[in-house]
Amino acid sequence: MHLLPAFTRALMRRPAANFADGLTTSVHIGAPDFERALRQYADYAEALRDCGLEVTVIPADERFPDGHFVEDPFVIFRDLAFHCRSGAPARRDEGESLKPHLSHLRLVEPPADACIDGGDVLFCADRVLIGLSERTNRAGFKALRDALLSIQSDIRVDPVPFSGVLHLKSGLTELAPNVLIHDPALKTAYDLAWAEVVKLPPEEGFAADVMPVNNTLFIAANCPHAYEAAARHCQRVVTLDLSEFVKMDGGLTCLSLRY
Ligand code: CIR
Repeated sequence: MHLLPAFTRALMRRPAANFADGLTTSVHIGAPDFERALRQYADYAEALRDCGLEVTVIPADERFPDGHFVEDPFVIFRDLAFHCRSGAPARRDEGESLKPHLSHLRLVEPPADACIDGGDVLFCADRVLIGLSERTNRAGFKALRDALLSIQSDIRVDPVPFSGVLHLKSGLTELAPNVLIHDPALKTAYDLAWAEVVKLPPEEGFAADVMPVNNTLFIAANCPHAYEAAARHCQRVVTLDLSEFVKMDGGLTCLSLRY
């Protein structure tokens, strides 16, 4: 059993030509190449289709150089579409143009003092972890927790204060039920003892953002330690090269909303 139902759809937004103007802390690994990014993006969409998902890719929007990271403006859980207000003011309006594509869901807006990015929200098999970060504050945590509890009153929702990476899922995701994969750059006092924790070597840290899609696990390409752990725990492992998005602090999960 998993808290999340099986996915049937994914929503994506094509990267805009000015995507290198987005926010990033990763300038030391170089500037991204747009044509290469588009090829990687197309492979990603195709791989989701190969999992049987109906994939909708909406047009690029140059007002939002980070707008293809559609995971951040919404958290979807069953019939709930929780509209996130990013702690990054430049990203706050990205969700508006996604709303028409989620109109079959029940929209919940956060209170005015709440900040949250979807990248800080990790649905595990039996609990939800919400990272407290530069993008997500305690009011954001509480607002999402209350919205989730309104749907299922016995969900465990834990706040996870952390530092060292942008989003919680940049450095910690669930590979399989009760198996976490961890970038040692992510520091937290939150007790992970309930899970087996696969610790990646620093050079593979970006591979901690793995993406389960039904019985497939997506992981970053060229990361042998992550691959070995994934193959040990998962039926079907698919690798994707997202090097150009990593240069903009992005990873696998952030490029789509899966529901
Ligand atoms: C940002 O800094 O907001 C974007 N450049 C990267 C967002 C990546 N999103 C994610 O990991 N969920």
